[in-house]
Amino acid sequence: MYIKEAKARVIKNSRKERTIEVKFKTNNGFFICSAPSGKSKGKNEVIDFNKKGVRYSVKLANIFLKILKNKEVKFSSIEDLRKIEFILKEFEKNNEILGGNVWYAIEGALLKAAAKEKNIELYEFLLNGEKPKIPLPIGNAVGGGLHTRTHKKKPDFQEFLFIAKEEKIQKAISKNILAYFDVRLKIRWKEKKFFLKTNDENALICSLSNHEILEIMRDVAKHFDLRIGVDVASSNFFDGKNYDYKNKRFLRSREEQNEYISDLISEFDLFYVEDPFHEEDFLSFSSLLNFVKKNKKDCLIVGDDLTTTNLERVKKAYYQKSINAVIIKPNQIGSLLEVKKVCDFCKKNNIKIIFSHRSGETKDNILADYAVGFGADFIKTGLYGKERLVKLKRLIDIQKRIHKV
Ligand code: 2PG
Ligand code: MG
Repeated sequence: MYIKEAKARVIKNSRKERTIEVKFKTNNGFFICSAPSGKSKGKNEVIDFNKKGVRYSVKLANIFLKILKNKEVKFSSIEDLRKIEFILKEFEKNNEILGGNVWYAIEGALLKAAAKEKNIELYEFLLNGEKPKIPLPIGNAVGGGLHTRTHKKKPDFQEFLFIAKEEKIQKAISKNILAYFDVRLKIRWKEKKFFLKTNDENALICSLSNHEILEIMRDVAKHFDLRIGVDVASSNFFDGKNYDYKNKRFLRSREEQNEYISDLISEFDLFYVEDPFHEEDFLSFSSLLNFVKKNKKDCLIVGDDLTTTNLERVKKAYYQKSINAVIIKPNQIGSLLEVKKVCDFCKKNNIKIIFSHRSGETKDNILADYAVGFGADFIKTGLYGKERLVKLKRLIDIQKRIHKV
């Protein structure tokens, strides 16, 4: 394909923070991609933007993009990103760090253009002939932790999630959304003052404890035949020694945290537990996974801050038997080629793959194409708000295309 124009600009994400949008003009039209941003970031993620800020990163990105302007680029599979990544690395070596989010937007826009050049959809381009499957949606219904900045008393866990079972994506998504509204009603009965308040990911805000929310979620899930889960995001309240719970004041040691989480899995039949221990504690993850296996629980022990879409960390987690599922966020690592390596490793070793949004999202729907194109088992998003719905809608479109309905 021939790149006629390549530009970056600053846009705002759903949290009204600055982020980057990249636009290519090729012989086939315009192709745009923008990068989301995390709030509860793992400390092993690559840096998102140059430390001089987003504006500065965008300025650097525009200098970089000039290299690609008026060039013919051969792009027949994702592997062709290798050449681009080589130039990106050289540029960073000779200048300054662009940041993972800049890589994310450049690579995303290029891949969209490459798919169009072949006249196929992006997910088909990524699948490269492999059979597509639609990931099941995981939806964030109630939120606490770092994503709920406006309230002091809030649940300690970051996310309370519904996980649909339906194969028909439309039905799965609508069940998750109906459940979300049912939870909203039930929270309203308990606490009127929080009605209609939502956090960064449009999850419901309340001051209830983890336990109280899980009780509500369990009832609602039963009614809609859904599974439930949590993103504990525990690094955010680990003080170096203990887990410091604030909603109901409690200091839990590593062992007590293990016991607490195991009890919750049993009591609420949790299907999904993300980051139950801090991001360096591979061993506690292992003993929890062992508990799950020994007791034949159908529960995913998921690494996010633990693994940060980093092949070495995912391998370590696999060999130490710490996880049976992993979160994939492309901008945790910056390179889509690395994302592919992680996904290939997970598929080979039977680790479930969950593609995830970030708390500060844009209206780009590329996550849905990535989830299908890289063969994910699940996709985690919010349940409400245009930045989240646009991704779910794209999944519905993809399913329609696959089944030609
Ligand atoms: C997470 C994510 C997305 P953030 O912890 O799983 O929900 O949060 O994007 O803030 O890292
Ligand atoms: Mg997480």
